[in-house]
Parts: sequence; C-alpha cells; structure tokens
Amino acid sequence: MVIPSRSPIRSKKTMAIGIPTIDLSNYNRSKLSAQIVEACEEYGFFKVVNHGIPKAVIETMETQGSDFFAKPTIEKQRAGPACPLGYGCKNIGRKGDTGELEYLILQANPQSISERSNDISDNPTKFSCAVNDYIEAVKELACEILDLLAEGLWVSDKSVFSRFIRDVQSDSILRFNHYPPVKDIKDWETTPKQHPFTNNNNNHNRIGFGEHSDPQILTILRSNNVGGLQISLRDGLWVPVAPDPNQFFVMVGDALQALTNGRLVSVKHRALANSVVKPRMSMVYFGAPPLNAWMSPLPEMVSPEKPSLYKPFTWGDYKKAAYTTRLGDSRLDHFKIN
Ligand code: GA4
Repeated sequence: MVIPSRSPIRSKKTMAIGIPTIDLSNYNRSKLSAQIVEACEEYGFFKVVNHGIPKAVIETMETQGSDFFAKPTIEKQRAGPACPLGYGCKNIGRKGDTGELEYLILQANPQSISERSNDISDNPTKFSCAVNDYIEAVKELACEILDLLAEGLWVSDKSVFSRFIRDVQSDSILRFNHYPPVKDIKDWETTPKQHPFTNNNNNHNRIGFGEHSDPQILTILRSNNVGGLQISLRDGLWVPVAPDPNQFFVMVGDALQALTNGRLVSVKHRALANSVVKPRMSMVYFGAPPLNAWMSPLPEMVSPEKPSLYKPFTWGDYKKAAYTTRLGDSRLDHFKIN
C-alpha cells in the first residue's frame, strides 16, 4: 500500500488508500456532482460503487473475454490485427511500444460487434449479446457520470458531454486486456524486456501496459481480482489501485480535459503484470465523440482570467495525431496555445 506524500485524503470521499470513491446511490445529487468534480480535478480518477450494473452482465462479459484469450493464437488472429481494431499481442500503437499483454479492441456499436463476432467466437450470437449488453450498461454509466459532471461544473447544457458518446457516430471503443501470469510469460518466446522507468523501478515491475493517459472523453474500467493498475499523482508518485471486480474505475481522458479547459485532468496510469499464477484481465470502455466533433473548451470554461489553453481540434484530428505519438507522450501538449 502506498500513501501519497501529499495525499489529499479526506474522510468522506476517500478510502484509506487515497483513491476517491463515489457512491452513485447517494440521493443528494448536488453533493454527488460536487464530489465527482473534485475527484476529477484532483486525480482524474475515481472508483464508483452502487453503480447499478447487474453482476450477471459483468460476469457474462468476463467469460467471453476469458474464452477468447484461452484460444490458440492462430484462432485469436482471426479477429484481425489491431490496426487499430482487432487482436494484438505485446505491440502497442504504431511507434514501437510494447507490453506484457495481449488484447482485443472492438468498435463499441452493435452492428460492428455482430459483424466481428463470427471471427472472435464459436458462438457469435452469445458473444455479441454479452458484449452489447455490457457496452450498453457501461455507456449509460458513463453518460450518468458525465451529466453529473456537467451539473457540478455549472454548465448550462447538462448533456453537453454525454451527447458526444450517445451520438450514433460516436467513436467509442471496447478493449479487453489480458496480462498472462509470470509463469506463462516465461514460456512465451523471448521478447526485449522493457524497463520500467519510474520511481518504482525494480526487478519486480513487469510492465503490462506502460504509462499513458487515455485520449478519449471518459474511460470505464473493470478488472478481475488481479491487481496491476496504478495511477500517477501529479508529483509523479505511483499509487497502486486495489482490484475490485464488482466495481468500476473511472478515468478522465484528454478530450474531457480539453473540453473543460484543463479544469478536469486526464490521469496518467499504467498496468503492471506481476501476477504469479493468475492472469489479470480488464475490460475497458472508452467513451469517445464522433470523429467530426470539435473538442474546443466550453464557453463556460473560458474567461479573460482563464483563456483557452488549447487550439480548437476535432476528435478525428486528435486521434490521428495520437497514433503518431509514443504511448507515454503528453499528447495534449501538441494542441496547447503557446
Ligand atoms: C490508449 C487508450 C486506448 O487503449 C487506445 C490506445 C491506443 C492503442 O493501443 O492502439 C494507443 C494509446 C491508446 C494512446 C496513443 C497511441 C494510441 C497506442 C498508442 C501509442 C486504444 C487509444 O485509443 O489510445
């Protein structure tokens, strides 16, 4: 357990480890929205409990993910190479980043899921139902959180953020990450070992997915009970996040940082793959706008005292630029005014 050095641990909103926890069953909406805003300002990250998503929806989805990764490589490759959608192993992005994981990335819309499911599962109908039910549920959760954020920020249009990901053209994606345990990794053919480059640098840190922030608006992450996720505080200290298979973790993405003119911060995070016997598996929904949507700071977030920090850009511009960067780059810096 790591207690951040200047941790803003507060009694009600935070648990002992310093990760803000938001109880969505809190009936006091204005309090709830204020808590979410504060967590997103300080950390860009929080855990959500009493989210209302049925356990069966989560578990059915998990079974589909585990069944996929249990297949022989040749069958997993039928999902197509991850460029950017499909199955990938160890290689991340286009600039030479690697990690000790394999993954499957899908476009988060029902038609695309059902089209791809034949190449992913022996029971395509079961697969697409499970994935679509899960996506529908986490999308609603993301929209609820975004509406609460708009309220807490006193933005006049309360659907201003959620509308982007409700749009039929939304570019949202769904990702399964599978981090094999160390014993299996030893059996994998040898790969150049990437060295962790942080304050936690030691031989026990096997990087599953290196440090980065998510480019989209909002990320909803769920993992099995194997740990590995860490978030970086502003002073660069890494804080391990205890896994909680029944709850979700929420992360602010770069696009939401831009829309709020830097008031909400996208969180740098990474996943270690140190588990000895059991694989870690995460299921991650990235709520994104349509490609042609402008990500300029909202008028309410700009004032003479707080001028716009970012040049106007569309989600398509940002996504294209993101794929020319290394995983750990601060992508939003390229769109900063001066
Ligand atoms: C991080 C968030 C999502 O997992 C992702 C990642 C994408 C990829 O794995 O292909 C990126 C990464 C992510 C950010 C910068 C680029 C693109 C790898 C990479 C080096 C699917 C996404 O949208 O951006």
